[in-house]
Amino acid sequence: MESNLYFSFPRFCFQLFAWLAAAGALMAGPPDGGLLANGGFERFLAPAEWSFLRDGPDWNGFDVIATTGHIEIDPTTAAEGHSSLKVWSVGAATLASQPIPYDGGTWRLSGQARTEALKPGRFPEYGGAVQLVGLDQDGKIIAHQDAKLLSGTRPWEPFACRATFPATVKQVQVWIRLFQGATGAFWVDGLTLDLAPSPL
Ligand SMILES: [Ca+2]
Repeated sequence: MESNLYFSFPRFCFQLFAWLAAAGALMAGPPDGGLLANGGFERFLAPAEWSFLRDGPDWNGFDVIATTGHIEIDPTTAAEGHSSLKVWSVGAATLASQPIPYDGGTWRLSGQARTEALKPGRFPEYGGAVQLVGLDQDGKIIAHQDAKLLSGTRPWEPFACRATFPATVKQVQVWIRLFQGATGAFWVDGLTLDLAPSPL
């Protein structure tokens, strides 16, 4: 009996470890947003995940921030979960994800958006956008792609885009922005960024 107890103890430890690891994986669930942290906006906007752009015009010379632009978590409407991101009033306002390392390949960004009386300002036709922005290793913007351009009044609708960046791009951000001078509001939710599967 003593020898059985002696030899079973390591096995017990191993099984306990395996069970805890499996339970931990189950509790963690699927990644929230894929490569993007808090893409569902179920948590407050932590600087380690999302930050407000505070200076500099964009590649078109448009402002990315104004004192009249607002961005916040909205617990009153959601395309998934319990809350979404609301961007409203008079632009500009821009929220950017933390830069995500890019090593080639095609990425897919998907999500849902809703608009309410969203009218363009300086940018023609559209008041807001979700964009993929490619940066070099020093953080300089060298490429971008519009994932979704927004205007008018629309219910929650899904969108998706694929993007491939030049080799000089070493990191990618997701930007959510109300363009300079635009009025109205829009909401974004359920953003997921992943490496796109290869075409068949
Ligand atoms: Ca959500």
